[in-house]
Amino acid sequence: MATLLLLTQGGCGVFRDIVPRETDEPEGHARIQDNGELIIVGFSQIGSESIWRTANTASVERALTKEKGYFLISDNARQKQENQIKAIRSYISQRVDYIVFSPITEDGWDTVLEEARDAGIPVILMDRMANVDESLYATRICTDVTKEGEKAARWLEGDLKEKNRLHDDINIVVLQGTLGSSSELERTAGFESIAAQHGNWHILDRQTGDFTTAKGKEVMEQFLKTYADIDVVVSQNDDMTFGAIEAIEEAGLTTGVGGDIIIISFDAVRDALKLVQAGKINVDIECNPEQGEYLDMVIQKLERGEPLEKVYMVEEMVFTQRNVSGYLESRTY
Ligand code: GZL
Repeated sequence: MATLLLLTQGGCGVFRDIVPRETDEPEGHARIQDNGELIIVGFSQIGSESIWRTANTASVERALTKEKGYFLISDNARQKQENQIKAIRSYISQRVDYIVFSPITEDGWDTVLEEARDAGIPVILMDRMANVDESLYATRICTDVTKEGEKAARWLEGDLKEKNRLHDDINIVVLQGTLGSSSELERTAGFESIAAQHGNWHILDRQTGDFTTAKGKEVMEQFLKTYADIDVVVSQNDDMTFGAIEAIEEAGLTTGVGGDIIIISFDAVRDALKLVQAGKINVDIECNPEQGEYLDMVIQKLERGEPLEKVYMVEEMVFTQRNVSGYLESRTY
């Protein structure tokens, strides 16, 4: 039996009443019927740790509107897996039509996704990956994060070659994202799969800055105290990069094009692209948060019973001083 969920005033995603309604849908999904009933989507978002995350949430809210036939319930897990699991369980008990979530880390999702399957509610992964049997989710919308890591290493190869430093000893430190997240695991693996081909590249240290500016600055301060000669910082998101640059400048050093320390960053949010344009960040590997329209597309396909790909990857670029100006104006986040 499908349900029509009433969202009363008060907390986001807090439901007071469930009003059963007649439907001929055997699997119990809400449908956009001729009486205009809505598709109920329960969305568990990791948090608001970064500009990227906020943009990702906004893209979902722009895509899943009432005008387009959706009733979106969002929950901010504040970077805690247990909050995501709680939200998913609440969506199951309220018999939403679809569950969408970005898994904060890869492990720990089997049980709750089995509960969603047993309740007949399709699950869509967005952004990050969950380490579960692929039968437990309908599809995944994401970026190619491993490729992002590889792009960073390929750019560094090219940059060093241009400076005739390809055979110099290069000391690298890595600001990792949330440990165990697919974003961190795959960026690390992508970069290091190529770094391993260069015996003269020395990864001195890797520490997590948890994708935040404050922690990124704190870790960079430690790196600067520990290592006398850092040539490259690989920072797995722009928010940590902002903190790292602050720490480097407070230590009396410079970053970027012609600077003391090369900065390789990820996400390519507007404020970071401005630093690319100013030459303070050498390269920014885009990770595209605009995934809401893909979500709308896959839900519509599911509504029509059409087959889905197992993964949908959004397009992304690499920004340096050479191409960034043409994209700054259009960057909305
Ligand atoms: C990447 C995404 C990461 C971003 C960070 O797919 O999961 O999480 O790179 C965000 O900015 O916090």
